[in-house]
Amino acid sequence: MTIKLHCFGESGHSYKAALALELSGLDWEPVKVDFFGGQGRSPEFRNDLNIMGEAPVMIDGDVRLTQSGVIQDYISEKTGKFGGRDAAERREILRWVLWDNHKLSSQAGMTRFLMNFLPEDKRPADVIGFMLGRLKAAYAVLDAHLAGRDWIVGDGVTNADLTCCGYLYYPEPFGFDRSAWPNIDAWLTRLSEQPGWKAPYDLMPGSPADRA
Ligand SMILES: N[C@@H](CCC(=O)N[C@@H](CS)C(=O)NCC(=O)O)C(=O)O
Repeated sequence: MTIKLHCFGESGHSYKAALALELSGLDWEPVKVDFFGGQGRSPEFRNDLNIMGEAPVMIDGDVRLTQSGVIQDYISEKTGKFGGRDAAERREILRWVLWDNHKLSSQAGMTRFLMNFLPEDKRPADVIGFMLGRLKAAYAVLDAHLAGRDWIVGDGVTNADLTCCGYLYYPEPFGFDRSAWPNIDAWLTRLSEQPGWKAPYDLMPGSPADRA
């Protein structure tokens, strides 16, 4: 049965799940969430898909999952891929998934939204400035960790990589300049060379061009 991922192109959190599905080789298809039309706030979405009002949502038969990290964990359970080789690696992957959800993807997603998707006259300069400072600290952590390593955990692609890259391939500005972070830059290139890799707007339906 084809796995369905409710997602949208602009969503880096969705990208984390979509990329894991695509690289795992599982049979899946995206279902577009009309986030900018308010679908995530609708009672139907909250009742039928996710009470948290968030994308992504994955449906695999009777299994309905939300939170990209949980979906990634499910994909690993199902395929044996990206989940680490032993308990120590699994803990280390979880550590990076939690860090990413708190310090990297959540802040990158919010900052990118404020800087690009809010109407220009509603963009809060002070908040954006604060977020850019927080993000710079997160990029520094990731760049330092990747010094001398190919992958965040162990010697191959894991969910640690698939979560931390969530927003880092997007073209819109949110204070991330790849050339300023050479270890992140090299790691993103390495990941993009994996067979089956696709950029967010090529993997999921919806892009800013739809609203231009
Ligand atoms: N930690 C969650 C974050 C999900 C999330 O915040 N998704 C955004 C779209 S990128 C959303 O649906 N936000 C709606 C809201 O915050 O109300 C995950 O990784 O799945």
